[in-house]
Amino acid sequence: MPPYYLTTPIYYVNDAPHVGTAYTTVNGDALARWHRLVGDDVTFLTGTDEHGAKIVEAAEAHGMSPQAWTDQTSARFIEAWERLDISNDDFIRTTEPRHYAVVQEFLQRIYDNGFIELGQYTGLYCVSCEDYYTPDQLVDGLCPVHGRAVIEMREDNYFFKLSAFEQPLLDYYDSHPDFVRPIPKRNEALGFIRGGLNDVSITRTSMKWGVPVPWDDGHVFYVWYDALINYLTAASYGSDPVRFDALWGAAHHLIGKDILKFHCVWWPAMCLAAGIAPPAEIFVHGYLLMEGQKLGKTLIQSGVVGEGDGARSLKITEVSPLALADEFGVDPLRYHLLRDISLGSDGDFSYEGIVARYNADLANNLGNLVSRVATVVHSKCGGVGPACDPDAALAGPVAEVLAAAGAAWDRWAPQDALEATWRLIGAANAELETTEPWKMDPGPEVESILGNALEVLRIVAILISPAMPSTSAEIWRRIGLGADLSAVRVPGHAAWGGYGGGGGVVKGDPLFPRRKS
Ligand code: ME8
Repeated sequence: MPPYYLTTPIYYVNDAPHVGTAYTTVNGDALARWHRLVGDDVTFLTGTDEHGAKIVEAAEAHGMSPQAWTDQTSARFIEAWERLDISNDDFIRTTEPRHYAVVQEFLQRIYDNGFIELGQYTGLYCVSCEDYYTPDQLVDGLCPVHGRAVIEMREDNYFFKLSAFEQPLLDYYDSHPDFVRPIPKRNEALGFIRGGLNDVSITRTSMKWGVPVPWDDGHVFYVWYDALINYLTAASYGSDPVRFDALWGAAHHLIGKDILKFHCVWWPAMCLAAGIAPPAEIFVHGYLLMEGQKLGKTLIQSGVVGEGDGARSLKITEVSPLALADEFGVDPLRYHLLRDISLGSDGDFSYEGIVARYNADLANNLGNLVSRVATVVHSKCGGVGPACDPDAALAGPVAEVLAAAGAAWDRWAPQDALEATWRLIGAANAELETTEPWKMDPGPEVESILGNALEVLRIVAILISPAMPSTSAEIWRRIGLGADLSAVRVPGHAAWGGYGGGGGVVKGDPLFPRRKS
């Protein structure tokens, strides 16, 4: 089984999980599940980024120590991801001893290789970004990202000689055309590099909440320099060379566009400086936007925002994915996050958008197909699923959809994979509407139609399993195949002809009752 190592960013624990961090994590999870389905040996990693001034500030605001605060907030991420059915194989916290050891070993290596030097730094620092700005980057004297005041920092720092990596990075990009995707994000990264790289300050003396610099106590590493290394820690860098070599050659980072510079410029340079290859691939997704979005009464009642009034515009960071899951169900939320916005582009997030997608695709299409097939199997075939016809006309669309969905997942396009799957659901519903088996007498003709519809449901259950794991298992159960799809692999098991019939088909409550608003 080829290894596939997939990572999400590790999220700051200054705040609770929000729908933006859920967006990345759900997309990563669906991709990880797809890779397991095709037989890859997947290691899917997520975690929390727990050092730095921002965390200390949040802890102080809550009257807690940084450690107590990070323990509490990190647990909220673990719980949230469990609730959203995230199938991560590991969860890394940057305050863990295993991470300290790797940060120190990796940065010591870069130091020994001559790419870290002592210098003095004076600059304007935004605590929220954990980053320095030049005066001309500020907007009205404030941080351009957070609109908050910056502080002047002056300290003795160790610097990473990023400037030495301008040409090596350009060469690396040149010889690895798929290193950063999609293309516009690759071009953005190249633009940064071509614009000239300055050395970066990578340690702090003004703060204690970080990983100590092994060659100079009194300094801790700057939070970004510790955070990026999480990807190595979880791959057993320095402790298990065989596992590390296997995973690192297959490392794929999924990130949001806000952290492109750190991942696509700094990180490959750090890897080169330490004498290891950069990760195999970085996919940069766009942002969920809620520009001017006013929340309806329902959303407030449902607790999507804990406080506030309906007239106020919300930020995406105020929307709780858990409240949305309570309101719509976990799978419908996952489906929305995967289906509505093309990964790689920005897209609008709205309550109305979730409802519209839910009604159109889940209630009217998939839910309807499942319930009408089960009902007619009960009225015409005594509740026992008939076998499908190996030569059915639907076999053609199935092969086409299978190929399209596979190609889409491979190019990080869950939206297209699901769109293709819904073409198949639409074709099966259309077939039933044309043939109207509910009007036929029991017999071979009705059995063939229903067997084919059940076969479509079997294949649909497989194809939606990365996106909606519980719904997939429930359809599998209802069409009489048991509840366990863990041994199912594509493309083999998803080829037309697998539904042998003879199992009991279960009539159940509507999978997705239609919603009014
Ligand atoms: O930057 N739309 O953590 P973070 C889509 N700790 N995705 C969004 C989003 C939005 N509106 N808002 C946030 C950090 N995200 C660092 C990362 S990695 C070594 C260290 C997602 O908590 C997106 O994935 O600020 C973005 O890159 C990430 O959350 C930033 O999370």
